Amino acid sequence: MQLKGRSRKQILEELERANAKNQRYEEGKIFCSMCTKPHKLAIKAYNMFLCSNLGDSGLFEGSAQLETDVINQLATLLHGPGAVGAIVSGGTEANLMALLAARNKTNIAEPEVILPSSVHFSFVKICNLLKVKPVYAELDSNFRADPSSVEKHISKRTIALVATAGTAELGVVDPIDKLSEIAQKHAVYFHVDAALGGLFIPFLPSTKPQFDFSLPAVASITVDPHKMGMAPIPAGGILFRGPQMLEYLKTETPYLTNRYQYTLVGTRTGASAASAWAVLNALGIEGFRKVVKSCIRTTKVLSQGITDAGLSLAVEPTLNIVAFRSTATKKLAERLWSQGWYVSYVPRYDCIRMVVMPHVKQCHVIAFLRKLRENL
Ligand code: 0PR
Repeated sequence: MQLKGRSRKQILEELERANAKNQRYEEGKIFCSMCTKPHKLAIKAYNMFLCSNLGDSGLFEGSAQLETDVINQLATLLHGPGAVGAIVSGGTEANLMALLAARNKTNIAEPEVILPSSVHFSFVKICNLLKVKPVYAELDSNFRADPSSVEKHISKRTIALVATAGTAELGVVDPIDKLSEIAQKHAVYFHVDAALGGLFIPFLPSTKPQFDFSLPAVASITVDPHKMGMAPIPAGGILFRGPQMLEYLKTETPYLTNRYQYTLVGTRTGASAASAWAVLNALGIEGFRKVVKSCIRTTKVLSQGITDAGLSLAVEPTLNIVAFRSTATKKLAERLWSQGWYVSYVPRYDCIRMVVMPHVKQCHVIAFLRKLRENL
């Protein structure tokens, strides 16, 4: 830090220079991100609520109301009318809260959690933090959790089962209905990570895989406004079927305006809730259906173009993720990246993964396919 402050002009120029080094969603070259350009009203809402703190919600009742309203709207969407929860920093924190509650609910000495091997890496961090042993279940030939493998791993030490609705690497949806039956049969806590799929699957035009509170064993769901919810970062969402689970997350805050906090983070911005609220209300169900329809159409153009180029898909896309291979996939990913086409290489499946978020338009996919063919 310098002794004397610098001029506003200098500051802004330097910020502009830094900002110019950032990639921009609207240029249509970011295919490796589950975040997207925020909705215009979300940015406006974010700015309006920038100074509010949900960690002391008695001072910021308006923000607290918006958070409750977002949770209620998500709860209705996910068929859990009595669900409660919070807008948190992202999927990692949401998953952490679910497993913390599940662990605190039990009194098991050496707790274990059963994770299909396709779960997001946030669970590695969470197991490390909570000192819960991850027990990995196998996948079927379509990279979905294999229910028989999950069931085989249940033991007296199991504190929870986890399933994913829209895996980070391939975008597949686990057989959550079958896993719900297993969780119910063994009376095990069942958490669904729908960080991506939670605001995608409900808006699919037909055949929606079941993944939410309509399944009786589903106890909690992660659903992130900063992914398909088109809210600015940070905006994750955690929903619990009912208020009982919050008891396992409760901390007394003796001198604040609210007596208890249930989130891990103390001081947290009301801007996230306000911006998520703005998008849910600006788009409504019809608006989200349009966004999802467009993502699916673009995903189809991309996957068709990839197979037309003679490459093979790792799996038929379920949501808005396309994964494919060439004869030298990693090299191809590196070449594309060096040419400014931002795709991810996934070592586990030796594939290139592309996420078709709302900022990815058909013209971007067509330009990408041209580049792809040039690189083959
Ligand atoms: N669960 C699932 C299924 C996810 O896909 C993710 C993140 C998380 C949990 C964790 O969420 P947070 O990152 O919000 O804590 N999915 C993306 C991924 O790992 C996150 C991401 C987004 C990465 C934008 C890069 C990027 O540019 O791919």
